[in-house]
Amino acid sequence: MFDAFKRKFDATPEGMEERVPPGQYVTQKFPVLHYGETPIYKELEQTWDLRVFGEIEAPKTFSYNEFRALPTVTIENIDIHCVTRWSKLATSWTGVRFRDFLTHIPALKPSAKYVLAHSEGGYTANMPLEIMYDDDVLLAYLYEGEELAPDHGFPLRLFVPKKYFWKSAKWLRGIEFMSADRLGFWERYGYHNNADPWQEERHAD
Ligand SMILES: Nc1nc2c(c(=O)[nH]1)N[C@H]1C(S)=C(S)[C@@H](COP(=O)(O)O)O[C@H]1N2
Ligand SMILES: [Mo]
Repeated sequence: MFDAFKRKFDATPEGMEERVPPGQYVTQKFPVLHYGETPIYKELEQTWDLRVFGEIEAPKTFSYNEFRALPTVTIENIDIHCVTRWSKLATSWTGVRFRDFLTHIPALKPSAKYVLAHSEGGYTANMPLEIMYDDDVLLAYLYEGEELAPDHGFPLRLFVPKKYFWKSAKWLRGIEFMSADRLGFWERYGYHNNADPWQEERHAD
């Protein structure tokens, strides 16, 4: 059934077969996928900031320069999986590890159990707070050592590689901590709330 579709894709590199989740195909390209228009930022210090709010002792807003002054990590050899069935293996990303970011903001309230990522233009993605403590969850701004392209989320995107890529919200502007789960953009349209590529959690029902 997916044969025609599969032909568009690249061969899986030798030895990497076990890194491709069920129903996924490997691409060497970096497809662009989003709903709506790509925001183009100029004068970032005037037009962009990142706001953390919700179940936190006090809200906090980072200007672009404040955010870029935070310590970063680079993670390598990380695979990403889109629910539309492309996977891209062995990518590298640089940014602020989410777990470390929490040390630069006011304390979370004990009631904080979920996160809603807010993007420019209104896109959202939700996830449990506990998955955000993984080593590979970043507020990412370099891809393969270079500034993110506008289509891939410049100047900042969330990066949650263990979930289907729709959770990795591009053009990130806000992080809301919540006591109860609230569905994000695709989750409301019937995508699976948990989005684990290894369980093929594509659609809810
Ligand atoms: N702000 C925003 N982020 C988004 C989306 C979107 O529509 N808006 N689409 C998601 C989906 S469905 C995917 S597969 C990835 C695609 O990221 P890419 O275009 O960098 O490959 O971005 C995710 N992040
Ligand atoms: Mo996607």
